[in-house]
Amino acid sequence: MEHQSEDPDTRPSSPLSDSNQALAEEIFHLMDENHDLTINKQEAMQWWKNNFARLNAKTFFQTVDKDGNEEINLSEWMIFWQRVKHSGYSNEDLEEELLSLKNKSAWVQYEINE
Ligand SMILES: [Ca+2]
Ligand SMILES: [Ca+2]
Repeated sequence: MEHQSEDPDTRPSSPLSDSNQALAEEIFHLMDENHDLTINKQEAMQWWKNNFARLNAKTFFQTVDKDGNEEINLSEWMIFWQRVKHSGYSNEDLEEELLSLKNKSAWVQYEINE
């Protein structure tokens, strides 16, 4: 029998939890080294400087930079995480992903339903 959780935070259709939103925002500000509220390619390269920086920065921009202006603003960033959430990831999964991103792990290719 499949386990059915009653906790709304673990349902894929539920919104991004407050704690994940806060974590995502925190990471945005860590990546935004010059605090101009956008992440540019240089900042992304700097973030992953010891870990396939070019590849990670490239896939990161391909996925998150929706308007293609080569900068990621906070709203693109938060919309991205909400879309990942709606694509079937639980808040537990996302917390794990956000924490490893905060530790500068490689950018994950999320399966997003467009
Ligand atoms: Ca910046
Ligand atoms: Ca953009």
